[in-house]
Amino acid sequence: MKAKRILALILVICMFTVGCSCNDSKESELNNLKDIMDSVDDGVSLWWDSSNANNENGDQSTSKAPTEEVTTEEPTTEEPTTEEPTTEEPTTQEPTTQETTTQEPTTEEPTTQKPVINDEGKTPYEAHGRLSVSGTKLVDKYGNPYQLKGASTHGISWFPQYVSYDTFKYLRDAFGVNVVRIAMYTAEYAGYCSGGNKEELKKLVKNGVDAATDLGLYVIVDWHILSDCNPHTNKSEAINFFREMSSLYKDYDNIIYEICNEPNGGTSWSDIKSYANEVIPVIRSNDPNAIIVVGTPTWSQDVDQASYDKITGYDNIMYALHYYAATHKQWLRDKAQTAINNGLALFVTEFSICDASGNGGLDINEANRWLEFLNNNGISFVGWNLSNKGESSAMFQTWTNKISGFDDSELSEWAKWLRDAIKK
Ligand code: IDC
Repeated sequence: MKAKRILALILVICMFTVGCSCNDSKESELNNLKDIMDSVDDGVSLWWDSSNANNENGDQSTSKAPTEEVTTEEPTTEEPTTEEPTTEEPTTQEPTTQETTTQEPTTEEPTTQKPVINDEGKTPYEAHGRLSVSGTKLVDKYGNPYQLKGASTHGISWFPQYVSYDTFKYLRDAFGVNVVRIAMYTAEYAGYCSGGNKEELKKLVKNGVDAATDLGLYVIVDWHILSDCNPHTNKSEAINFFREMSSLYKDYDNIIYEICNEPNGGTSWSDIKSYANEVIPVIRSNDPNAIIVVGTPTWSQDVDQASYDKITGYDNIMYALHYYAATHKQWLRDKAQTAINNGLALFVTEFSICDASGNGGLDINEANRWLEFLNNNGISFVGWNLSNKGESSAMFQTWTNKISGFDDSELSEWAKWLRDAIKK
C-alpha cells in the first residue's frame, strides 16, 4: 500500500506541476490529489496498479448480484440488465477493507488445500492424454474408462473474473477437477449473438482454453443456447464460431466442443440432429478427433429420443444430459438408462443439486442418488456455476470477491458437496 501511495504521489506531483503551468486552479489539482490518494486507500485498481484489489483482500465485498426468488421449474431465460457484478458495497458489512492482523491469507492457498487426485504428480492431461469415445464410455489414451469431473463458469459476459488461470488452478488443486467448462451464452443479455462484444468474448474463451491447457486440464467450449431455444436460430454464428475455434485449437488434444447447451421450447431431436450435422463437419474439417457434445431436447434431458436416432458417420460424439437434482429425479435417470441401454455416450456437461432455476434448496438425497448413478455408469459430470451470484447453484459466497484460495467459509454448500463428490 505504501508503494502505491508513493507512486500516486509522484503521479499527482507531475499533474500538479503541469496543471500549474497551464494556469489551472490549484484547488482542482489539490482535489485531484485527494481523489487519487483516496482511491489508492480504498483499494481501487488504478491503471498502473497491476494488483487485483478484490484478490488482495479476499474478504472485501464489492460485487453482489441481485438475489431473486425464482419459482419457475426450468431455467429462466431472461437476464436482468443488473446481472453484471456491480461495484457497490453490499449492505451487509463483511470485514472491512482495512488491513488487520486477522486477515485471511491473501495470495497463497490455505495450507489445508493440498492438491488432490493427482495422477502420481502428473496433470490430468499428462496422465491421460487424448480422450475418445468407446461405446458408451469416455476412455483415455490407454483405452481405460475415464471420468471427467469439473466445474462450469457462469455466463462469461457476466462473471469473466473466474475465467482465469488462478481460479482453474485452485479448482484443480483444491477440488481435484480435471475439466472446466467455459459457458458463453448466445442470446441472453450481452450474449455472443445478442449484443455482446464478440471479440472480447472470444478473447475470454481463448484465455480460458489457454489457462486450462497450461494446467493440464480438459476444457469444454460451450455454445450456451438457452432463450434462443432452437440451435438453428443462431446457426450461422455457431458455424463461424466453431470454425474459428477448431482451426485455432486443431492441435490441442484437451479440447471438447459443446455445440448447443440446452435446446428447449419444443425443439425436436430431428431439428437438433440436422443442426449437429451442419456444425460437426465444420469442426471435423479442422480437428478430426476432438470430442463433440450435442445437446438434447427439453433442456438436454431427452437423451432417450436421441438414442433412438443417433448421429452417424462421426466418431467421438457424446450427448448432453443435464439435471438439477431438486427438480429432476428418478424419471430422468430412467431416460438416461434407456439411452445408455441403446448405446448412447452421455456426458453431464451441466448439473447442480438445487432446483432447475439454479436456486432454491439443495436436495442432498437426490444428489447422492444421481452421483451413484453417474459413477456406476462412468458418466462425466460438470457442476454449474463459478460465480458469487446470490443463488444456490453459485459456488462462491456473495460476499467474497476472491477468485482463488477460497477457504471453506467462502464456498457455498453446493461447492463443498461438489468437491466431496469429485474426491470420491
Ligand atoms: C441460470 C443462471 C442464472 C441466470 C439464468 C438465465 O444460474 O443466474 O439468471 O441462467 O441466464 C440451465 C442453464 C443455465 C441456467 C441454469 C439454472 O443451462 O444457463 O443458469 N440451468 O437455471 N439449465 C437448467 C438449469
